Amino acid sequence: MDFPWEEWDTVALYAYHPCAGVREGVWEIGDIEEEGKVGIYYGDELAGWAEGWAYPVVLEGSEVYVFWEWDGDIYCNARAQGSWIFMTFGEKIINTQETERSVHAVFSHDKKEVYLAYLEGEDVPYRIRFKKIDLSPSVSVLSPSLYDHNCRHWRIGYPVRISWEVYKSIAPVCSCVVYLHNLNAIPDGDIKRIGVVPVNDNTSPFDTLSLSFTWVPDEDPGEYEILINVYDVLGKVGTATSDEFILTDELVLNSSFEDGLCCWEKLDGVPMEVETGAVHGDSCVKFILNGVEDYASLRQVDIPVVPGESYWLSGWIKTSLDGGRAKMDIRDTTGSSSLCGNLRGDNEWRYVYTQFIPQGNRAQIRLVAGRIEVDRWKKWVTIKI
Ligand SMILES: [Ca+2]
Repeated sequence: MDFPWEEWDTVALYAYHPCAGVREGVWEIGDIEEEGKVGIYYGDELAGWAEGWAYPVVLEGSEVYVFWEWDGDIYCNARAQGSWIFMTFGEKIINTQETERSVHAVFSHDKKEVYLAYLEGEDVPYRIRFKKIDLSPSVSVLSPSLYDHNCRHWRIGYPVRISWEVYKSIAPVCSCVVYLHNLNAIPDGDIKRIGVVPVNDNTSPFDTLSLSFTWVPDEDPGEYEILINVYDVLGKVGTATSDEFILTDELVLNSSFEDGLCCWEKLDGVPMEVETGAVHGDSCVKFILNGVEDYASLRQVDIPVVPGESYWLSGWIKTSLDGGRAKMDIRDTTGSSSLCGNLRGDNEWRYVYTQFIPQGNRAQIRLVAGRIEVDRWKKWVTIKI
């Protein structure tokens, strides 16, 4: 059997498990006086360097992990499919800033985690430290999970940003695959790949990566979720699922209040309710002026429009008989605006509409309810839109 050292090398052998004629083990080779460093070997492959005896240990599963400790820090190198992930230098994974003590390592039963144990301290009694390392990256989808005004609607045909965070394990992340899960399909939905995001990861082990992908949906309207798979160079996979969201071909999101008040920004503290009994669908929004505030409004901003094109804002409004009034208006960032409604004291659903030709490329819509005083008595007023 060939060993990777010559007669005159200084060798320290730490683990050796002959198994079916295959050399398994780690050792250090080098003359610290002459070279200032020693090589840490797994078999005859160089796995790292240390400036002195570093007491390496090895774990062998489908990948090989070599851990060692030098000058109070714990280093790692890992090998999968014949390649070492940190070249020949290893990577510092734990900074203990304490006197060096050898590290011990063991796999969890399912080999999805590694447990490290090491000593800290200058003198007895030493402190015994444990660290659990999840060998796969973990992932959290940031969007579509967080929205302004609790909105979970996206417009078909307009770019949306999918973003996620990766909490790395030891190995660098190399790619992410983004999938769209169609929740409308029967029975369990169908899944299609919508993007591959290569990652050039030069961060340290256990760092957090913030990643994103811009996608222009061209699906049918309906409910969906995003699935993300994150792969590292050892082939370990982390997965995450977004919150469910709705793809719509409407310019105004949740325009009929069928999804509650989501996507609408409330500009004051006036109570609003979603009521059944509407002209459009099952629900409408009801403004309740409680005698303190004079106005209440809901707004939706950042509605994409094309300058110079003609748009129609329309809807159904019902006011109460006791003096409430209500209107809808639309304006763009240049100050162009148009309004409709301005109804009062009319307890029937009325269809209102107005034309708008924007000058800018973003519009906002407001729904405004107001109270009028009768004989200086403030009254309760309800207005439905
Ligand atoms: Ca409705």
